[in-house]
Amino acid sequence: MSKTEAGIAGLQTASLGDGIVGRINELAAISESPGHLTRIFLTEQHRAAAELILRWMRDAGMRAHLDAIGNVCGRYEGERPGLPCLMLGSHYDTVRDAGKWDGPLGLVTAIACVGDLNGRGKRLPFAIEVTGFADEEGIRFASTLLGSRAVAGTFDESVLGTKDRAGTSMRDALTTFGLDPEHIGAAARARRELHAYLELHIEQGPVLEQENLPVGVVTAISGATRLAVSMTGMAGHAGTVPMALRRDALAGAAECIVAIEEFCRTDRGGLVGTVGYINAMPGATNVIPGQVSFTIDMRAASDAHRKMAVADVVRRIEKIAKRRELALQIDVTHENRTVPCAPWLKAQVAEAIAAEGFRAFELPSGAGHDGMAMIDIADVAMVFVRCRGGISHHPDEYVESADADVGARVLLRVIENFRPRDKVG
Ligand code: HGY
Ligand code: MN
Ligand code: MN
Repeated sequence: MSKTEAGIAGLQTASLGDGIVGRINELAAISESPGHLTRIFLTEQHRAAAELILRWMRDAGMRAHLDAIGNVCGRYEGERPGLPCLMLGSHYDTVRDAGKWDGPLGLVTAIACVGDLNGRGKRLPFAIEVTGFADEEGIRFASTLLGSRAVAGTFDESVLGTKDRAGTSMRDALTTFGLDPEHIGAAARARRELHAYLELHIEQGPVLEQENLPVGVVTAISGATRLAVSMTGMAGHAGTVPMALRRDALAGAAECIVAIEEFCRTDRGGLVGTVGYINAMPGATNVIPGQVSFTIDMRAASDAHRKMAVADVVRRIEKIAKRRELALQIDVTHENRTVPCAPWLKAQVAEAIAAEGFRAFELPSGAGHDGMAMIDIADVAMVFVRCRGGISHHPDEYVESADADVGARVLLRVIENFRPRDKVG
């Protein structure tokens, strides 16, 4: 990039941070409840957010459409039509009671970068595509990365039968949303269409803040295993069944949850285990719970360590269930391998960070991201942006406008200086 262009880019991107914060706030207003941010796959909030993002994409000079699974897809042509693209993006669904930056920051920043190029009439020797993935968190139907798996052509049709907590199947939810469940394959892209996939995302951890850096280069995205556990004992009268005769499913689940926490806390391999959801039936004060279902999310620094740990935790749960005479059902609802970021692409992120005057610091991602699916059709890399206190999946999640601005300038530099793999020495 010439000095003048850098000057222009620097000048124009100086305003990117403020514009990004404004759009993050606008998108955050689209929620199933005014009191907190929750935007779930295939809901009217999904639809409203998609319409807003598609408008932003078109305003930025992109052709934009909703794809077969509800992703929002924008394309900014290169020097001539039909060139392979550098795909940017992130997800625009949220967890329950979410922060407003997890997902949207990457999407809004990518659109802002394309808008900046478009404003300068700049075309590159490759196209740029921005994809907003419709379901990365997997809140409604337990399995995650549904949007990016559809783009990668790895969407597993067997999940169409899974039901949400209201008993609606994904198939029916797609149909109600106006999409054809038999047509999801149309979202799939071919490896030859992409040079790479590059995602900007908040760190969701405290490391960049400890390093006093606004941005970082991601080395790998940690894999994860999610389990659904069901324990069945015997419901009964809270006042008449002696303790020794009970088969209390909730007490059994509680013993399992403490055992999981203890096992992960004393582990030496960076293991983390979370029980994020539990439901006890029949759920009355004066009835011994006869049935309990809960989820487990397990992650570790390596796939081998995580898989060994999951097997160990399952054995512990089985022992507790046996001793308490509880019937047990454990299903793996989601299994994602650890995904390395491509060195040739990481180097270009590091170059851009250094050009913006910062130390290019490398760190792994404990959180999962859409790159875990996109790796099946393209090399992936990520730019992390500092978030205050490392807080995420919480309404206090927060990014300073100045850090959002640095993230945008870094992403724009990577884009404008991007060399596809076959052009890299
Ligand atoms: O759960 C995760 O790691 C991501 O936020 N979906
Ligand atoms: Mn998340
Ligand atoms: Mn995310």
